[in-house]
Amino acid sequence: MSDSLFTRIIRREIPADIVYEDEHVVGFRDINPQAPVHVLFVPRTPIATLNDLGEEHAELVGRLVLAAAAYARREGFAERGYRTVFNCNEDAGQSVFHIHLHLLAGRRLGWPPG
Ligand code: DGP
Repeated sequence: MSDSLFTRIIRREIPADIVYEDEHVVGFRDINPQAPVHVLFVPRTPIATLNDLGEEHAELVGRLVLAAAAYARREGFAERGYRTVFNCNEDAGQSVFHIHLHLLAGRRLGWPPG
């Protein structure tokens, strides 16, 4: 299978505004932001959808959430608040099949989401 778009971003083959990196996770700004802050947190290991997760990925998924929370603290909006979202497959509108945690912040976010 060919490399996912996000794998190519992680490898710097496609430009992106990378704002967070650790051993397991890379965060970069969404190309089509839905809020003043919209960052995607992506595991370096490509996994297509949440349906492909196994027990062996439990720590990795936790690392995505920890990375988003660390970024929110670092950027100073953790107390004000933010939203994290994983979209899975068609009904949720998933368009890139390499799991990613959306972090949205910087405005009041409506609920329920559309
Ligand atoms: P999802 O719908 O959950 O699969 O979200 C995929 C997101 O990826 C979507 O909000 C737009 C973003 N995206 C798509 N292509 C690119 C790209 O080439 N660069 C960046 N930075 N973001 C992208």
